[in-house]
Amino acid sequence: MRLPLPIRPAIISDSVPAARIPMDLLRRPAAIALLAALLAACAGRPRLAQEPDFATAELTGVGGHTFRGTLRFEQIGVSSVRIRGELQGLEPGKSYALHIHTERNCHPRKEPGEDFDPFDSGRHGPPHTDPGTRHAGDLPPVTANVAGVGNVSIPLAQGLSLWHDIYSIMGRAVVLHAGPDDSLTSPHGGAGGRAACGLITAQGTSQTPPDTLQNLR
Ligand SMILES: [Cu+2]
Ligand SMILES: [Zn+2]
Repeated sequence: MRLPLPIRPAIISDSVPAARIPMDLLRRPAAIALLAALLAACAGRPRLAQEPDFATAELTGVGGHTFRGTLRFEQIGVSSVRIRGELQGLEPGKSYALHIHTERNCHPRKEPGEDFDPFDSGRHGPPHTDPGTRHAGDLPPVTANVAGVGNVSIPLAQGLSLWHDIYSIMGRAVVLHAGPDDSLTSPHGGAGGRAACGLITAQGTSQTPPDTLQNLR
């Protein structure tokens, strides 16, 4: 059974009522192009019907770590997403930096890559601050409970998107670093190399939400 979709902001403008558009105007290609541009401007950005609203990332350990887990992403507005999930096999009580990286791969290597920075801030920073002043990919750290499980619940991560725009995290790597995040030091908050990594993969649109996302709500 599919649960009702959450309330979400109106993304696609319908502020130009069809009744006010003369039908003969719609037969002229130039008029149609102008109307399309107007609608796109009203909406703030053009929205493509096939753009995903849901995504997942399956994280697996790298560099000898055996961490694993799944993160689920949901678009909840223009350039903001909700992130939920769980990571297992962590050291009980330990905190780990969690970042979205620019790279679209999880190849094991020495360097951890770069935190996703669509605003070109060039700075690592605390995740509760304006995403324009830091890497938008700087997420709150994950702290393991006594069972070594780290729960991830980020209701609003701003400056990130599942859609095809400059904030897009689709296909990029989610990285759990080996150490804690000082939320200050560039490039990775002094968190060391990669301990787990997974690629963000599209799972469905608002019209066809994946059943696997039911437990988000
Ligand atoms: Cu990082
Ligand atoms: Zn960063």
